[in-house]
This record gives sequence, C-alpha cells and structure tokens, in this order.
Amino acid sequence: MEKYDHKKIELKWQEKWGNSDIYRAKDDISLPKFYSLVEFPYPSGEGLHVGHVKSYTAMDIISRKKRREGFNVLYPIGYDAFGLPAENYAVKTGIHPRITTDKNISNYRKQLKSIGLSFDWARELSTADPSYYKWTQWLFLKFFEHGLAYKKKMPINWCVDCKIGLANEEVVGGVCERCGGEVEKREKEQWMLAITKYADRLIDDLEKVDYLDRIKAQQINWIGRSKGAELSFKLQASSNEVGEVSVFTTRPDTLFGATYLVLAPEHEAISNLKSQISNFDEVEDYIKKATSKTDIERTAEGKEKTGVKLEGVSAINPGSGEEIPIFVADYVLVHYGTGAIMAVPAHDERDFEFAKKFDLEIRKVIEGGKDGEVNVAEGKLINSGKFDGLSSEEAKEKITTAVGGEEKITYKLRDWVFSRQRYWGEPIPIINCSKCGLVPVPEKDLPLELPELEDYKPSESGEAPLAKAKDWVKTECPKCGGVAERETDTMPNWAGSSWYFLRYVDPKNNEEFASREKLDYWMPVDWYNGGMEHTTLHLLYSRFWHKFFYDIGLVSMDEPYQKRTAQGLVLAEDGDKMSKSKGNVVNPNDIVERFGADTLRMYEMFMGPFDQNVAWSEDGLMGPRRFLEKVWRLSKKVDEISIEKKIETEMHNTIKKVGEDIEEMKFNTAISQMMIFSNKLDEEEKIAKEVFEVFLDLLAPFAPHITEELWSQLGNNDSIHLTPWPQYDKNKTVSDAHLIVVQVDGKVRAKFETTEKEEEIIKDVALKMDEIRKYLDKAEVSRVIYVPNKLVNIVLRHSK
Ligand code: ANZ
Ligand code: ZN
Repeated sequence: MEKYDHKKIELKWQEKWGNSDIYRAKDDISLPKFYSLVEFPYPSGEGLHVGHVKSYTAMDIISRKKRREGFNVLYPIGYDAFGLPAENYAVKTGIHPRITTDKNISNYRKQLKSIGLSFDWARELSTADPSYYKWTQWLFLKFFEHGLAYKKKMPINWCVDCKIGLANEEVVGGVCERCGGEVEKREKEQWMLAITKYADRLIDDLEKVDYLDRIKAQQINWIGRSKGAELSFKLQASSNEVGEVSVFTTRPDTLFGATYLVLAPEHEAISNLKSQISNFDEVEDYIKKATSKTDIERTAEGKEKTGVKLEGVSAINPGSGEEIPIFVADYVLVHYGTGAIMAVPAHDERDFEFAKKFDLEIRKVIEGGKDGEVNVAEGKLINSGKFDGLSSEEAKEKITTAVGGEEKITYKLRDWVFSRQRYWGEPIPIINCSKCGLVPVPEKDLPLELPELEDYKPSESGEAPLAKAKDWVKTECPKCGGVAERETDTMPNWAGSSWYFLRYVDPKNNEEFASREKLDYWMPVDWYNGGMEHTTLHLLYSRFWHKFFYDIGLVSMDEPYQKRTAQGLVLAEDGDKMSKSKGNVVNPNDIVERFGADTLRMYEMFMGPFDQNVAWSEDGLMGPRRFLEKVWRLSKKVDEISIEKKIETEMHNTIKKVGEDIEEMKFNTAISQMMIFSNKLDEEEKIAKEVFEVFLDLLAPFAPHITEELWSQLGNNDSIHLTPWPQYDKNKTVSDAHLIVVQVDGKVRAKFETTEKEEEIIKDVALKMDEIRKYLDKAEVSRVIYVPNKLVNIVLRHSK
C-alpha cells in the first residue's frame, strides 16, 4: 500500500487549487454572502508565526463550511505593510523599506499558500501600495473636511534614543518598548482624530453586535464613561477669595467628607496662585519631577503617594462651608475630568492612603464599613448636615443641585494622536500655506507618494525624516498658488488597517475606495476573528472610522463587524511567549516540511480550547499526524457494502457534533468526535463508500489536502471543497450512547455522551474538555480512573 506522503499530496493540490477559482468570491448579489475576516499580518522579517496559523486556520474551517452550505464566501488576505521594523532596518542599512517589505510579502505569500488556506488571492492587498494608500489619504481628508482631523500641541512621549514620539501603549514601565531607552515628555504639534466624539456610540452600539463578552467589556472600560458631577470650590488666601477650582467627582454624595483638595501638577490654578503660595519653590520642584513621569507610573496601584501642600492658600468645602487644605499630587491627572479632585479619604482608596501619609482628617459620611478601613460602597448619608439619612442615589442629585454643581459625563478615552515623525507611513496629504493655512492636497494629486530619501533617520530636533526631502516639501498652495510647504508627518500604522476590510470588497477600484454596490452587498463582515491585544486599538479605531463613514454617507451601516471572536495565544514549549530573543520560536515552515500542513492545522485546532493560551508541544503533533495516517489506511477498506445501523448512527452523531462545534469554535472537540468515529470505522472489516465519503466531507475543512486526495482516489472528479456540507437526520442520531460523568478529585465537573467504548479515547476526551482543563492548569494529573460506560475520575496531585 502506498503510504501517506504529505509533501507530494499537498504540493499537488495547492497547485491545482491555485490554477482554479474554487475559492474566489463572486460579486454576484443574487447569492447569499458570507464575509469572514482575519487580521492581516505585518510582513516582518521573521515570517509567519504559528499564532497566525491558528487564527487563519480557524476562519478557514468556518469559510470552507459556509461555502459548502451554499454561501458566496469572501475570505481575503493582505498585508499591513507600513511599520517600524522595515524603517529601523533602513536607518541601519540604507536599504529602502519598500525593498525589504516586498521581499517579506513574497515570503508571507509563499508561507500562507503552503498551509492550504482558502483565501481569495485575487483580492490580495498591501497598505503600503500607492494604489491603496491613495484611499487612506482620501479618507483622511474626509476627516479633515469634517473637522475631525485637527492639529494640536500635545505632550507626547518622546524616546530619546529612537528619536520618535511614542503612543502611550508603546511606553512600557516608563521606558521605550522598542529600545528600553529613556522616555521624556515633549510638547509637539500633532495631528489628532476626534474619536472622543464617538465615545457614546462606540459603547452603546455594542448592543447591536455579537462580540465575545470580554471584548465588549474591554472596549467599555477603555472608553471609561463615568457619570458624575462638577462641583466648584472657592479658593482663599489670607481670608480673601482668590478664585475657584472645579472638581469632577462620581460621588457628589460624599461632599461633606471632602477634607482636602488635590490639584494635578499641571493644573493652571497653581501658577495663578504663585504670589499667594508661600512655599512655591518646593511646589515647583515637585511639579518638575512629577511631569516627567508617565500617567501609568503616576497612577500605578500600590505606589507610595507623594505630594506637597500649598502653604498660604486654602479652599472652602461648598457643602459644609469648612476651610480645607489644598495639595498638589501626581495621582491626579491633568487630562481627566477637570484635573482637580475633592479628596474623600473615608470612601476613596487613593485618598485614604494619601490622608494617612499626610495625617489628614478622615471623615466618614456614609454609614457602614469597618473602622479604620475605606468604605467605597454607597449607602445612607451621615455627618452631612441636612442630607443625613438620604441614600447615596438621592443625595448625588440633591447635593449637586444644592451647591450649584452640574451633572457631567466624563470619558477616559482621549482623542487619537494621528501623526508620527517617521518615514515608512502614509504622508499626511496637507499643505501648509502662510496665507491660507492648512490646505488639503487636491484629490487629483492623490496618492501623494512617499519621496525617495538617502537617509531615513529622524532629526535630533524631532522633525520627521520627510523634512529632509526639501524639493518635495516645497510646493505650491492649491488655493492661492503661493509658495507653501507639505506636511512632513506620516500616519500611524493603525491608519491602513482602519478600513482594509472595505477595500477587500473592491480591491482594484481606481475611481473610488470601493463601489457602493459592492459595499452594500458584502458588508458588514459576518465574522471577524483576531487577537485580544487589538481590542482597544485596531478594533476600536476601525469601528470609529466606519461610523464616521456611515455619518457622511460612504457606507450603509454603522457597525463594520457583525461578530467578533478571539483566539488564545500559542505559547512556546516552555510556556513563555515565543520570541526571537529567547530562541523559542516554532517556525511553521519547518512543521509543514516535516509533518505536513494538514497535521499542523489539525494540531493547532486540537491543542486546546481555541480561546485559551496553550503551549506548543512537539509530542502533541504526533496525535493528529497518526490520526491522518489512520485515515489514509482506512480509505483502503472502502468497499461497495451497505451501511450498518450502528455505523449509521455514529455517522449522524458525528455530522451533528462537528457542524455544531465548528460554529462555536470548539475545534478540539470536533476533532475528538472525528477520532472516535474513525476508531469505529477501524473496527470494521470493510467501510461503506458512502460513510467514508461523509467522514472525508467533515474532515475536509480541517485537513483540506489529504481529504481532497482520498476523495479523488475514490473516483470523484469535482473538488471535495465544493460538495454540499453533509446533513444529519435527527431521527438517526439517537443511539446506544451512554452518559459519561467526569469527576475531578471525586467531584462531578462535566458530562458527555458517547458511543465510544475504548478506555483511552474516553479518558482523552474527558481530559480535553473545556470544563476540565481549567483544573488541570493548576495541578498535575496523578491518576485517571475509568469505570466502563459510566465515569472518569481524574485525581490530581496537589502541591502544598
Ligand atoms: C470624590 C470621591 C469620593 C471619588 C469617593 C470617588 C470615591 P472614575 O470612576 O474612574 O471616573 N478623579 C477625578 N478626576 C481625577 C483625575 N484627574 N485624576 C485622578 N483621579 C480623579 O473616577 C472618578 C473619580 O476619580 C472621581 O470621584 C474622583 O474621586 C477621581 F468616595 O471624587 B471621586
Ligand atoms: Zn495659499
């Protein structure tokens, strides 16, 4: 018997598929459509990661199933091709980022094809392509026209070594994420996008979409909407009124417990009060130190509170009328609320720590809680004059009104800093004219292409590299014809990925970013899978862009993605994150070469629940590999016999289970069921052709090459990937299945039904169940006890 030769089979079918159009999405609006999307990769020098393979295989399985259920499926791929690594490499070597990027893209394309993903390659795109970024620039100008792109002086995180501005998330532990170097604050004019205008809709419209709960929760938290009030406190110096300060609080009900006031170091009241503050030198000193820190450092939990009292000035609590001290402290941030707070140490954790350190009065104004501890709960008011006895709920409104305050909603979300002083990005298509101001580059002049440079380094002064292209910078004002200068900042990496899913529907269009007809047909994306790390960046940014496009009539719906799921990470064998520096990276090429793409795909879908982080295991690969070898062997038993009853039942069970599991991304249990079924088939002398074909049908989305080969060996001329998805007969799924109870240390933790009898397989299924794995993460398995057809008890070894 010819043995299973993955290399021969996989190359053969990849070539055949490549020469046909079986995975093409048809622009035929009479067909029911399904748009499945994965996050396109940044084409790095390191090549494709096994984490990409996990996400792409999952959506490939779903896309293949949908195609066979009669949907016209769009499953596209492209490259998020602007980015820093190519630019850093150019700074070092002088090699143009386009050259390295193109080389990396060819490598990615080859790697992606070697995995047998059913992408529609005719729609491939790259964000660094002028025919693509022409439209990124065009869309940017829409933001500009509508006043949502604006320039503003902003303190930015400046990496002293890389000489670039960093986004907040690129500052980790107070240092530059890339080089580990010192980060300081610098004021720079930046392009901003007004995402905060969409804060409410970005939260409220989550109700319209089907995202995992944790994804919704992260977005809601990130936007950070809080309902509260602004209250005004009068300031005093030697018994004279010297102005007022307004605070933002979510707890106006605790006003009578506000025993001091805190200003952010950057708060303007401090310099306004300079002549009244008797210890101004000390205060100024403190401010200098505080403002050099990042927000994250300043507000880190458990960090020792610091601050300085403003001597010579005080504030009046508008509730109690009492005089209270004022401090400057770095735990209050200037960009949140009003940059000033009323401190209520009895009911706020941070204020409590601060009050203890500075020996300030801690006055309880809400009943309950333990003595000497903070009580953050709401409740009945005490020590609050005429408001005593009210509930927090009632008091919030009454107190706010009584002191002339105002209800207010505040957000943590800030407008998006949208410019970078870098080379390898989309030039911002704006011209600066001394007479006309900021003038958009006319549409006919788009794309505004990146000029060639000799040297890609940013300058010491923080000017973008493009400033060096003097001939390019100098231009004519499109409005008045006078001498003018081009903007030299470029867009951030997030620009191209904020709308790429729209371009896929019409990637070759030179007249429009995409035709309205195609957009209306294909959008919204039906299912988008990606990484949790993109939840508050890319996913939020692209929702914002799309909502804006909806508002100005470019698209017909206001949410781009109907459904969003996320995969867990693939960790290295040692349980760490894979990284080049640790030398623990698994290269998918290598696995494809040795075991085959089908084994790699099966393994990544089988290694654990899809949404969990799971460590790579070379041994683990052998399970799926042996399974495929068994499938190969089983095909030789196929004969013209009729179906036996018990096989028929198991077949219908398997159709049901695999179909349902795919829809829920429970790929691991779908595979378990197919393994169980294959064992049933293995017990038989001969296998009915009809049964084996159904088995291949179900396995095909997971292992597209071997199934296509065996399908064709059985005499079929059309691709298995075009056959209708098998249907089960409900009446035939009833079976002699028995219920297995799964216990962990004697406690019932899960149950499942099976017709399987083999002990090892049942134990394996039990150990791989979602409900069981969480216990196994914490302890080692000591023994697995099996009571035939009834029970699996997993006994753990608990360390002390
Ligand atoms: C008094 C108070 C009493 C507060 C109490 C809380 C509990 P969220 O929910 O995150 O919006 N705050 C306001 N502005 C601040 C700033 N710029 N920097 C640091 N902290 C600031 O938090 C709102 C609360 O955070 C506000 O309500 C304020 O403290 C503080 F029992 O006011 B609270
Ligand atoms: Zn002009």
